[in-house]
Amino acid sequence: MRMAWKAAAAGLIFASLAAQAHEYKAGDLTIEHPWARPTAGPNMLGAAYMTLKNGGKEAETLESASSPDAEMVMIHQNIQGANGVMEMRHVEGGITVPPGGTVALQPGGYHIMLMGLKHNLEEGQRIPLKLTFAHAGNVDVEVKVEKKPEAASSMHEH
Ligand SMILES: [Cu+2]
Repeated sequence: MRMAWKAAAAGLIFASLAAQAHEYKAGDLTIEHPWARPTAGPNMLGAAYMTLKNGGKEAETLESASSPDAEMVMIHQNIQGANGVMEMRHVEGGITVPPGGTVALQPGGYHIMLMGLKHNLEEGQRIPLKLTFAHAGNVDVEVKVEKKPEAASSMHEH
């Protein structure tokens, strides 16, 4: 009984943390709301999204990412190919955020591809992700797994 009560209490603490603003700062860089959609089935592929804000005077570049929960992590972009079909491409050189600029990683555009996931992503989970920037270096974030409507991704844009 005592163990069960403790587990319930830990769950409450987790829930209250999850409700807080979800952003990370590294120097002049702000990483807003890293998230991913739940996954299902055998292909073990996921995509993480977030907004990168550069409050500094120099360009910043997201060069790479990694996660203990995925065998391989790559920066991808969805591009409409010559035949009109959306294609995913590896982004050579990473994603550069100009000084004072904002770049959104969102469905249909830039994303961080999680390949060889070690488990499916379930709503409410948080997945560790290490982002490597040209200036800020490594920044550890947690990717929140949630079902998010398409329109919500533009809410942060001003
Ligand atoms: Cu991709």
